[in-house]
Amino acid sequence: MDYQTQLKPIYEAVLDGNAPACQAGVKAALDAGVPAEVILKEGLISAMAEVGRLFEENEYFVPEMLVSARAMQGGLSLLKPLLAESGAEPAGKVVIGTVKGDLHDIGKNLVAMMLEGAGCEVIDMGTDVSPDKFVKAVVDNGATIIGMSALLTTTMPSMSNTIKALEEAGIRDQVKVMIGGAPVTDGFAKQVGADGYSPDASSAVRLAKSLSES
Ligand code: B12
Repeated sequence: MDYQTQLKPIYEAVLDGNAPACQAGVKAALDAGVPAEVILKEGLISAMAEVGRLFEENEYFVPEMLVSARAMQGGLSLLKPLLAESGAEPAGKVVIGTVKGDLHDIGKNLVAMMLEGAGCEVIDMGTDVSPDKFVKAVVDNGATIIGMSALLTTTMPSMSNTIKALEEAGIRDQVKVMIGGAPVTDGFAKQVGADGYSPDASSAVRLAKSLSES
């Protein structure tokens, strides 16, 4: 089915940074029967990818990115209860956060949301999380999985530093490490000794499940 009539206003509201219009668009699309996953991928995420492209081309600057992010988050809040009820099997206790120096949290929030939906207990550490804070959270909560997000090439090394900190604390073998974020790759995950990488939130749930079982 072609949902373009419903998706276009959402896409445009994110590009315009118009949070009320984004929420109204998401609500209208849901009412029209567009599946939440389609609104997420083809409305919100594809608009945010375009925002990134416009930023690269110097057509958008940080303030525009910020209002677009707020608009997207407004729309996401309406999708949250629907995305979270995926009904998959539980996959452990996850400490998740965006690494030190990095403030991007939309992708991390989505992953946290989907993991919760899959029955995981999620401890969300927020953004700018130092290796020591990750280690403390794992110990304090007895987490079985740690999920790290990085959106900047300059903050990716913090993933490796966190893995080293887990080793130094003597708990590396007690917890599986999964990483993600736009610049992160499978090759990078192998290079830093993470247990897994996934490119999006739904595959992150599958990854968490397979890591819990391994
Ligand atoms: C929105 C945005 C911002 C917002 C963030 C608001 C917020 N609350 O998050 C603001 C305006 C604050 C911002 C600031 C900056 N940003 Co910015 N930002 C973006 C933008 C446009 C979108 C990111 C986003 O939310 N995408 C949508 C989500 C859904 O996708 P995602 O994050 O990739 O997440 C998915 C997957 O990666 C994966 N995933 C994510 N995390 C995890 C974790 C795990 C464990 C797993 C398994 C999977 C997983 O699943 C998610 C869901 O599917 C990107 C462009 C882009 N194309 O990525 C630039 C971008 C990331 N930003 C960039 C830059 C340069 C900056 C600034 C340095 C700009 C500046 N000069 O100040 C600052 C840095 C601030 C800081 N210290 O962090 C560059 C990074 C370049 C680089 N190679 O390092 C990008 C790529 C833009 C560009 N094309 O140049 N930014």
